[in-house]
Amino acid sequence: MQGYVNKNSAALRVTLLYPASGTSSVGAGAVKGVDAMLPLGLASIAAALRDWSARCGVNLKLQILDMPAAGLTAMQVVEEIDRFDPDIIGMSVLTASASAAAQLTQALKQVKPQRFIVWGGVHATLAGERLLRTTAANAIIAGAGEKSFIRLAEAFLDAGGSEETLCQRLKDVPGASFVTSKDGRQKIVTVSAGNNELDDTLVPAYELFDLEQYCWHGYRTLPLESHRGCRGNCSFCVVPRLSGCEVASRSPGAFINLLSVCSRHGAERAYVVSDNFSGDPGWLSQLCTLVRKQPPEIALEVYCRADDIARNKETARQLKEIGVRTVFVGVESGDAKVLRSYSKNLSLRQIEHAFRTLAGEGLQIIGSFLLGAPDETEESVVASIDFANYLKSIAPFLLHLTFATPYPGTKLRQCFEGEGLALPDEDAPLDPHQAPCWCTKHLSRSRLCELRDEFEHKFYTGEYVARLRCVGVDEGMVRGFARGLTRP
Ligand code: B12
Ligand code: SF4
Repeated sequence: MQGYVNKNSAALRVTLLYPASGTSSVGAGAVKGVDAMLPLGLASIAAALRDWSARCGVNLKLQILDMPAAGLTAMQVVEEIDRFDPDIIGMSVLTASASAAAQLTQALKQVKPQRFIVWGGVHATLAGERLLRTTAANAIIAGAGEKSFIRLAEAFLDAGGSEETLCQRLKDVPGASFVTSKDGRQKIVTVSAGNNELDDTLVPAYELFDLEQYCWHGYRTLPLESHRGCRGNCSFCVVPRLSGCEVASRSPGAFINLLSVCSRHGAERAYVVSDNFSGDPGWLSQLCTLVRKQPPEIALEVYCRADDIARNKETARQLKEIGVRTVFVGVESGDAKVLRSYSKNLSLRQIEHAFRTLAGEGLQIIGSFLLGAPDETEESVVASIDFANYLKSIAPFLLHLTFATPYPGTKLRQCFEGEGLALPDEDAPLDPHQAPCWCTKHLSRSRLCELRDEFEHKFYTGEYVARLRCVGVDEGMVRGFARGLTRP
């Protein structure tokens, strides 16, 4: 543990930082500089810390920096943090932002080596203790951060400046990895992560952010969670490793209350970030019952699995009743063999059925396709293009097309490795919207990019974009997804 300073009082200054990614994309159909989404992980940790400080009489000062939303440069971040002079800096790191976060960590340490910097979030969870060797971070915390950050803050205060006590107390922080030294020898200690729970009483600290910064597809939008975790097992997805295979749910009542909180903060839309909103029919039915008594004043965007929608004919109607406006559905591939290779356990028939049912309720659909499975061929890409064009003829939808990305910790990465395909470094700033820096068994990097462009151009024809507008798809969505793609 590099020397740190503790002011040995019940006063604590904490900076929570969301670093910008090393790539230019900000996400699904987002318009850079226009679209930004509040980082919910940091809002949840901030809320937990604030509740704890009020309960325990700790004089907590919080600084929150959302680099991409505020358009801050690395130098500005370092200056802002210097001015605030925190005891602990917590960074929320995705694989896409890992290299930028490493550089920031280095820069912050250079100015003041005794700073305590902890990494959490998706990439910290996937990469774990390896990051202690490759970055200047003092500690890594895997999994959910609310309770862990409180334990970290307690450890920090209790240690009163003693490095030995801090190391001792860090062993109580769920998911923490850190370096200790004994008899001149260094050793990495890793604590197992805590449960994947969702606290009904915890309301994300939206008000600590500059809410004017956040606009999504033309609407003031705030994120919230209904569930955490996913029982799915898709080869390309990091979620089961991140939040576990057991699903924790917020109670339907607490969910409705959160929607009201979002509306009170001026949000017109609520973005439910949970991976499978319709996975529990009982939960959805209870929510419907409550909504009849207390209809939300806010439209929802949710993620659903096509098989859930196809299996239960009530689901699409219930989504409509709850106030859902947009449903994001993972189609992945129009080629049955490639689809199977993703282990999603989904059929093309179920996808078609789901699209018909959702469109029948007048719901906006975002259909997400992946390109570049290890076995992808020219023919399987053509099958995907044909399937997308067929689907849009029965249910107009917005195409979200990204590359199947071999993130560390996924089965997809193992698959690429098994085929002997060269892969990017585990901390490379991988963004599924950007040109891949790897190839598949049958397709080169440049061919993958050409096929992506061909797919998008064949899909977003001028006529189709006019049709999307005609059937009433939100203008902001049409612009975000089809930008620059329609041929004159
Ligand atoms: C909403 C979302 C977005 C939004 C908002 C992002 C934002 N500003 O937060 C948008 C659409 C903008 C977006 C964009 C991108 N996203 Co995104 N996104 C999500 C999604 C669906 C939910 C994230 C979320 O809010 N979860 C709920 C909160 C409460 O959980 P959390 O953020 O993980 O935080 C908890 C813990 O991780 C931890 N924690 C987090 N930070 C910290 C910090 C510290 C110090 C500690 C101790 C703990 C800690 O504690 C938190 C509370 O328990 C996830 C899927 C998922 N299930 O995670 C994908 C996901 C995170 N996105 C992903 C990707 C790839 C991207 C993009 C690179 C490309 C894209 N898909 O468009 C861009 C990059 C954007 C950027 N650099 O800012 C991948 C990341 C994969 C990886 N290995 O990094 C995910 C996992 C999707 C997936 N299945 O692959 N995304
Ligand atoms: S892609 Fe969706 S269904 Fe599959 S594991 Fe990830 S979150 Fe679950």
